Amino acid sequence: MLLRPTNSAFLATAVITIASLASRCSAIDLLVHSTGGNATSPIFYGLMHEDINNSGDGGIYAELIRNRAFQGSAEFPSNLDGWTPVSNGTKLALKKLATPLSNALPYSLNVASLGKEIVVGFANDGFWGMDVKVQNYTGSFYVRGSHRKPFTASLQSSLTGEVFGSVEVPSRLGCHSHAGAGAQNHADGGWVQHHFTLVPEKAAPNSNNSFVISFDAAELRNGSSLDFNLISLFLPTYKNRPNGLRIDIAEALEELNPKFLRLPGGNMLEGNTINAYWKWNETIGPLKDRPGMAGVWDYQLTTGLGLVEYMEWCDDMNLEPIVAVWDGLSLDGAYTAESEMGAVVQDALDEIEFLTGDAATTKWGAVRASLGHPKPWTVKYVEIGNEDWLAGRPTAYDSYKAYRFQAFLTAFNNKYPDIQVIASPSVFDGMVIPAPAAGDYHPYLTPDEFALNFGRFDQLSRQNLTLIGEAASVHPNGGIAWDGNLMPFPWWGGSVGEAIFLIAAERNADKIIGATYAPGLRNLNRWQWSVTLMQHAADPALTTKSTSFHVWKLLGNHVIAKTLPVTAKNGGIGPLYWVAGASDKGTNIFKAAVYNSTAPVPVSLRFEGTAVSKGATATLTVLTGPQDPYAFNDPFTHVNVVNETKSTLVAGEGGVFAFELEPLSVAVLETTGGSPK
Ligand SMILES: *[C@@H]1O[C@H](CO)[C@@H](O)[C@H](O)[C@H]1NC(C)=O
Ligand SMILES: *[C@@H]1O[C@H](CO)[C@@H](O)[C@H](O)[C@H]1NC(C)=O
Ligand SMILES: *[C@@H]1O[C@H](CO)[C@@H](O)[C@H](O)[C@H]1NC(C)=O
Ligand SMILES: *[C@@H]1O[C@H](CO)[C@@H](O)[C@H](O)[C@H]1NC(C)=O
Ligand SMILES: *[C@@H]1O[C@H](CO)[C@@H](O)[C@H](O)[C@H]1NC(C)=O
Ligand SMILES: *[C@@H]1O[C@H](CO)[C@@H](O)[C@H](O)[C@H]1NC(C)=O
Ligand SMILES: *[C@@H]1O[C@H](CO)[C@@H](O)[C@H](O)[C@H]1NC(C)=O
Ligand SMILES: *[C@@H]1O[C@H](CO)[C@@H](O)[C@H](O)[C@H]1NC(C)=O
Ligand SMILES: *[C@@H]1O[C@H](CO)[C@@H](O)[C@H](O)[C@H]1NC(C)=O
Ligand SMILES: CC(=O)N[C@H]1CO[C@H](CO)[C@@H](O)[C@@H]1O
Repeated sequence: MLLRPTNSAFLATAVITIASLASRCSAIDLLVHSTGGNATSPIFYGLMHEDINNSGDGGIYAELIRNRAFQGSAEFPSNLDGWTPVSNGTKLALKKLATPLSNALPYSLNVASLGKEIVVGFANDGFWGMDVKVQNYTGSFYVRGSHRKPFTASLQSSLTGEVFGSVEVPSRLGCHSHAGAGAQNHADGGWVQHHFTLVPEKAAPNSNNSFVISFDAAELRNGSSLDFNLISLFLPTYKNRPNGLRIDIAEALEELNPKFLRLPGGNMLEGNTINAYWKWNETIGPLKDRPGMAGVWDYQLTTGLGLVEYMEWCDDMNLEPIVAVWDGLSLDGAYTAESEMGAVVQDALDEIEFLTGDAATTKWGAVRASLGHPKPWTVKYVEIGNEDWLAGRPTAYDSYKAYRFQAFLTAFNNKYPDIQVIASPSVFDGMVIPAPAAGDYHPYLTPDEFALNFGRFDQLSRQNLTLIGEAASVHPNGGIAWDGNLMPFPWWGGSVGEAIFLIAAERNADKIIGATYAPGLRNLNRWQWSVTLMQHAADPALTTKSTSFHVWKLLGNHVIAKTLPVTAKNGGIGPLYWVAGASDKGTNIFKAAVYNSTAPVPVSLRFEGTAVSKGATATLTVLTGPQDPYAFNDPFTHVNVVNETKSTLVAGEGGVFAFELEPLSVAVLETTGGSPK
């Protein structure tokens, strides 16, 4: 499998040689100057989300029901996956009715009685299980047909049938005598929505649970049947948003102290074929009007987590949206001809008008207001496509450079001059990006490559503004890139490689818009891309923060507002990598990583200026890893291999903070107060 280096590159902590003892004697001497730095991007650390391997549906989107609306596409035809009858007397069938719930949802579930049993109904086993606790579950379903007795909604064990909680949902069907109800039923083709709240009486011992809707079969004995659609059950959501996010995952992401969200994703935006892209206008409005889309990761997407939900996520987590718009390229390499670009550009302008337009005076602003968001959002960053240097190269990329990108840049500069336009390639992908646009760089590398390219951003000028819209260590040193050698999870040595990369970027944070790990999430039951910041499953006990999570969290929680120049004596960059600066709270911050060292690295650190002299204090937080640099946080053992230690340092003579950093460690020092006079 992996070609791992057998040398001491990583495995150095055990042996202390004479040479390393010698190197211990001369601390690297760093002086951080008080002036001469640059203001950094205000949104440096952020998030990127894409519905890859059930990280949206079955992930951060708090819906528990899989295949809730039988959505399908040419690629993934509608089916009954996830659904089973609760009794032998129940017959389930997928039907395309003449009177569907909506144009967007043409298929539904038909439930008939085979006449043998008292109870009929159906179960859904969720995204490989469901978490059942004593909490409020919010449910709803549409049903069509004739049935007067109540429905029972329950959460049950899939293994033993034990019922943890159930609720009777009175039938609202056939209420023809009620004024108005009949007319409404008629307009809806007979479909009536039912809402309920389900609070289990006890928690389930594991996540092997199902959601069940059952009812008395008597009224179906004469051969009639009922049709169901959009059967939904939500966990309690982050900040109580209806149609919102799973709390444990959202709160973990919040711990990273993120400042932006790149949305709606990467490859997902492009779609597999030219007309199968992420159509923003089909991800908004009532769920019954969303057809879903063929995802690019082997499953159909509900798009329940749509454009508005992404913006609500930004609101609730205080994130700056970086909105990527479709630019006429699909993953099969097909792209839009120059003569057809007008409509593609207009669609993107409409999307931004939907988000930011005035409710009273713009067409799309009015649509937004009608969906409960009268107040316009602010959008400061728009990215044109995703990785246009990759799919269909070189021809498709040539079309981007020749006319596709420019068509957007011109249109946005005219209509939205305050928006920072970002090209999907970066200057490192062979594109000369026309001013005033920025680029987007996506390194998926080995930790050595991150370390060896430490100076990469130093060559940029402010005109080469770059977003790091995706980044991760994915291949071990010596592994063969893109040849199946992805690591199973982020690993400690790789995470330190990312720290070096982030430090390199933060040194240039006047030219870097921000940086984010990608992909963020992976459902352990269904995945392709293994190296993700977090892992999750139906069982929240499996929600796991990777080694990289701890690194990005530490660096992201000490926000440098202004970089400061550093003069080094007794050594330069490598094996110690560093950046220094000042926060907007008036503290000084020093971030460092040690990589490829055979011994601890002694550091002697001073901050210029009177505020940090003898007796001043600082908090030093150090992350160290396990003996095996390839070790990772395994969701099934619950062991966090990353050790975090925090200590208070007191500056000695001349304001020197003296400390030692272990091989393969990541550290942040932040001053806590001025010098006692
Ligand atoms: C259906 O009948 C079989 C045979 O009697 C029985 O083993 C099984 O449990 C029944 N299934 C359901 C869902 O009731
Ligand atoms: C369910 O929600 C209600 C209303 O918000 C609240 O009063 C109640 O405490 C919740 N129950 C549980 C178990 O969380
Ligand atoms: C079957 O019974 C239902 C409920 O009583 C009634 O509404 C329906 O018209 C009947 N259907 C037939 C085919 O008799
Ligand atoms: C329970 O669910 C877990 C997680 O999906 C699965 O690995 C396990 O096989 C299930 N157990 C049984 C007995 O089905
Ligand atoms: C959404 O917009 C696309 C592009 O303009 C268009 O092809 C599609 O028909 C629209 N969908 C709906 C439901 O209006
Ligand atoms: C780390 O050490 C190994 C072995 O000496 C070397 O091949 C590699 O290039 C070094 N990596 C860096 C980033 O210095
Ligand atoms: C960086 O920007 C400058 C000024 O716009 C430009 O001349 C140069 O080509 C850019 N660098 C790269 C690598 O594209
Ligand atoms: C600030 O920016 C200038 C101009 O790009 C650069 O020369 C200098 O090194 C930067 N200072 C720091 C501390 O990054
Ligand atoms: C973490 O570091 C502390 C301080 O060095 C040490 O006492 C502790 O044993 C370490 N824990 C682990 C799990 O390595
Ligand atoms: C990424 C995706 O959906 N592709 C994979 C997701 O995981 C399942 C199960 O491992 C794979 O079959 C898919 O190919």
